[in-house]
Amino acid sequence: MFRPKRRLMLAAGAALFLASAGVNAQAPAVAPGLANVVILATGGTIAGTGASSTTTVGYTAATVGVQSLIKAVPELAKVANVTGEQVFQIASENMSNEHWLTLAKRVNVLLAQPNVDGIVITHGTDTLEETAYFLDLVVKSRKPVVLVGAMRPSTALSADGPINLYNSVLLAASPEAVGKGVLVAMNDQIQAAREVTKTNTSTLDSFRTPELGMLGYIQGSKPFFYRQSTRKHTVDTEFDISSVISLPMVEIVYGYANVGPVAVDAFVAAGAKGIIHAGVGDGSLAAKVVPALKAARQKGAIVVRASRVGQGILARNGEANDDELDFVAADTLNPQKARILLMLALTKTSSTREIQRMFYTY
Ligand code: DAS
Repeated sequence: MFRPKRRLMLAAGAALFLASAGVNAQAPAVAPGLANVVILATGGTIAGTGASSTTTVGYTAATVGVQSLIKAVPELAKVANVTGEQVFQIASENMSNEHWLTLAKRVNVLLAQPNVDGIVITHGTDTLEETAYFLDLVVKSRKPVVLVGAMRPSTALSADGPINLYNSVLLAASPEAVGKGVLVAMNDQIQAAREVTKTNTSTLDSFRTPELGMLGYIQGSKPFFYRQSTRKHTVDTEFDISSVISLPMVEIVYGYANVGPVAVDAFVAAGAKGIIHAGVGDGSLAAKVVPALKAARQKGAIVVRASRVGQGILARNGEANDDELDFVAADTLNPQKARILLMLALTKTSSTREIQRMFYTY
């Protein structure tokens, strides 16, 4: 992005400024001409260890530190000037709203620095798609942010972490990734944060965008983009979490044969400001659940109709009269991502009309 000499001066100047400001800015060892990429490590299988090289399930996630992850892939130095920060060390099933706010604020501080050209976030695969979408909505930079995980622990035969990390760093260092929104790089594929989802409990090809399609490939140390998301993201969103200290409570209820109202009632009693209904089919509402959802709405909670199916458009006024019920339709977001958008929407408005606009925009 900048000419090497200017980059060198910028890097030195920025590091000096930030050091004097007491900001934790590890000035990267700068190789002229290479982009500066910061790896923010949060844990997960990519940092996991197993009892033996054939242990691919039943291992311990979040044990290997970021510097060890970087040292294990010396080839990183050929594609970027890399520095690392250990933001958390957790299995991602334990990721929380508070973790997301801390991570997003750190990303925005780093990307505002002229000596940072891109960020890679190493993350557990279980909630990787959620963190990616949250960041897609709140990162305020066009610089690349790439999330990466692994389906096998670092100690396994043919562990996928090292090549996934290498691909993610080269993607975060590439001009092609600028302005594309938050990306996920796994299994030599480039996915968009909004649509990617984990589709298999253990295989290397688990991260997919089943119908709308991945954005491209990484091959021979180069990224190849073939499409990009049509939905707004990063600098084009209306969400700003810089002064947000907590996110509204939004919970998900699951639809299935013989479902009853207990879960909805319990979440509302616990103070939920939003309910995502992961319904069967096109978001159908079982007759036994409708009164509880209506009561939730009357108490001020926002109800979003999503689908457990995983693909397709959740049609407004399709399986339920959303206009009459004053509910919101999730469009193509899966329930866990609809929860994220509703949480952020509730930091801006409680108008269902405005929230429905947001579900058609992001
Ligand atoms: N428990 C899983 C997680 O941290 C391990 C992994 O797949 O990364 O998401």
